[in-house]
Amino acid sequence: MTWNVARDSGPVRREPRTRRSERLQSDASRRARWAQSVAVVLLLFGASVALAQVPTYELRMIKYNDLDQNGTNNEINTGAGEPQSGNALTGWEFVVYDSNGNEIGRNTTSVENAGANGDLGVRASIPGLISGEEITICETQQAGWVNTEPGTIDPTYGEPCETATLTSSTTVTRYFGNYLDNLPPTADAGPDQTVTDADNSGSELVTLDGSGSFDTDGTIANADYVWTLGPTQIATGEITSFSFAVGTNDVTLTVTDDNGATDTDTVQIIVEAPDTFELRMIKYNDLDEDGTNNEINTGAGEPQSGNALTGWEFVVYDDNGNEVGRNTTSVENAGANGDLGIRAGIPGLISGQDYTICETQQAGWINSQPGTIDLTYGEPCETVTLTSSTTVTRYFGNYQLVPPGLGPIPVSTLGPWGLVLLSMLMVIVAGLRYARP
Ligand SMILES: [Ca+2]
Ligand SMILES: [Ca+2]
Ligand SMILES: [Ca+2]
Ligand SMILES: [Ca+2]
Repeated sequence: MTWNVARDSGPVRREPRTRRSERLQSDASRRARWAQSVAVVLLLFGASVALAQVPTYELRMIKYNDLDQNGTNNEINTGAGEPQSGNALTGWEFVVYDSNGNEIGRNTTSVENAGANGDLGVRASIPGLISGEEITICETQQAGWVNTEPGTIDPTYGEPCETATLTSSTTVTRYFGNYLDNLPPTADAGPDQTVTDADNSGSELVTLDGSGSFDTDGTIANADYVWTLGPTQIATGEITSFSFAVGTNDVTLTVTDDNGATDTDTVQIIVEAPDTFELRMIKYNDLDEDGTNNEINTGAGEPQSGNALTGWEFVVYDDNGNEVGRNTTSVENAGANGDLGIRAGIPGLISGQDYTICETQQAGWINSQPGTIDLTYGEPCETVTLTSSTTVTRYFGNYQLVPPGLGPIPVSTLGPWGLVLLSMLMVIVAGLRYARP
């Protein structure tokens, strides 16, 4: 054993320090490279295994304008290098659901690969879907379009849907066809209106404005604006007019577009009667001939004054000279507080107009209020404008033509022959006075 000891304990041939260091580094480097290689191989293997086990699929939804409405995309013939067909529709959204009804993707048709060989160019793609599961693809319908492919509405999703099970190809394409339907027009009969029958004629002309009506995908001819009042057609035209009776008028506008679709709207036209005024003409016996009714003092509960004259006629004219009423003074409200009790009333006159009131003169009487004769009507007249009060009162005063030496004679009761006799008597009395020395 000693030789072993001797050998082990003998002088050792020591390797140079630098060479040993290089050798150790080289060994570590080799081990690292080997480990890297193993890792890369394992990664590649693992990835290829994963790819082989979980392939992914891309869904492509093609949306076409089914011009001939046959549920087939026979209109589209875009090929490589050809211009894009106008029958491929962009801007249509598709939603994809898994077999549990969970949304797993959505996209909108757009130009993805225009002009590529065998590709319609316009599509919605949803990539990354996995194999083996049945999925449902639904288009989101747009107003005014009718679906022809698949041509049915899925009861679960309320849209045209198709199902696909992704197993055989990495790109699965489905076609959805629609054609553009006519959109109905929208009628707008304008805002409700309230007008006043300004001239109190019982009706008023009102403009009907249907210009707010429209048809998104077509036109409405002027003659296809039809206005009815109840069952009666009263006018046609986008903007027109009709003379509505005082009261509430429920009007219906029906518009028809260039495809025969219709819509209706209603508008309420209320015609109000104008504010009306009553004219009251008071006729007094102007005993002191001063043009003022200072003789009359009837008040509440007092007896009727003897100075208020009944039986005098008044005629009222509008500002065009047309007679609008006439009446004769009588006891209408004797003894009422502040009311003279004797008057001629003309009600139902309207605001804003001038009216001329004329008394019909009676023989044997001199008018003292207004005290002038109107040149147009040849009578004592006053003009009023009805704006401020519902009852407008005017006074007309007269005094009696009295022969000297005789008391007041009720001329109005004499009659024509009585007046002639009275006149002759006045002449005789005057002649006798003149003849006496
Ligand atoms: Ca077709
Ligand atoms: Ca239309
Ligand atoms: Ca009127
Ligand atoms: Ca007087």
